[in-house]
Amino acid sequence: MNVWVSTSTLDEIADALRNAPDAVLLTHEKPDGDALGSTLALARALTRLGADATPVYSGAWSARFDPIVGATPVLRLGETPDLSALPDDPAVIVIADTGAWSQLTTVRPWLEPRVERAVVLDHHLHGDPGVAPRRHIDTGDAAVCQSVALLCRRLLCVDRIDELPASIAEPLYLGLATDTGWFRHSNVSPEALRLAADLLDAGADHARLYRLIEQSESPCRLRLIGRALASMALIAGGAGAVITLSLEDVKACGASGDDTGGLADMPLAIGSVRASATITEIGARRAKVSLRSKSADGDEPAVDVNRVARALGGGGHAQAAGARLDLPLDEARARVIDALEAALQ
Ligand SMILES: [Mn+2]
Repeated sequence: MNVWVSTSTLDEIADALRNAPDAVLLTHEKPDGDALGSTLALARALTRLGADATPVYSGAWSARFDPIVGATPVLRLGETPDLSALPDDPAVIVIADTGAWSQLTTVRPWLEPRVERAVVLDHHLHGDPGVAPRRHIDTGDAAVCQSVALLCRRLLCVDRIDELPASIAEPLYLGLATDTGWFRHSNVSPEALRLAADLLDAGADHARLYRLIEQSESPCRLRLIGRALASMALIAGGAGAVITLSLEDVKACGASGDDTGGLADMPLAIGSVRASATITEIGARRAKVSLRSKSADGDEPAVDVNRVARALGGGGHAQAAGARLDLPLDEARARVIDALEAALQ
């Protein structure tokens, strides 16, 4: 039985938020565009209602998000997180774009005694029900920003998405665009595209967001991509591809750990490759793997990389998932290759 299902409607969650004088908005560690966009949009909507809303971000932060946050007050928990900076007694806690303890490690000691006030908004296939009693989960959403857009519409009592303020439409568009790979991935749906159009009508600036997110790389980052591609090995007769990046690679390029993301889709550019794994060393005995697969092609089903990730102790979506392994890089690589080869049988 799947326990990761909704327990609340968006109307019920909107009612709970409308009556809250203050709220803390959490999301997964190392926020991506959807994590940032959903929490920022919600914070701005709640602020308009007169509430005191604080988005809280932990793990690595991408400086390219700074112009998108602008003057909106957010709390960033840095390298040595100080949980006493979090409000002691918020009326409600919203957790967006995850519901897994494994992605909430930094804030867990603060959240755990307060879970009764927590609400999860998510679109992933799995999570921990203990994180929040009230949950709205729509695994059909391309981005959690899709449900958050509907929630913002209810909170601000506007009839249509294109009537949302531009300052709320913009972060929602960011989440939708980045979680769909700028409208290229198989999660693109008519609903997602209609929402995107409405958000553009509301004033989201596509060109600005694309430039900020996709055209702001450092030269080090492109050198690192070169190294990553040079490391690529084909497995399972060319149906799988594995990229490995060591801390040494990162150093040699003058790059930082923040530069290692976003490589996982690249091997899918190869015709024969159906699924890929990108393994990044993040510590002496710690590695991260990002898994991706292509959509179904005729009779050939998509490789369910969520299952591969689950076998490695992680999870995610059917075509984009990940895990962390407490192993040296070479052992992590061997385990990932075994798991991916099994899925490609
Ligand atoms: Mn997401």
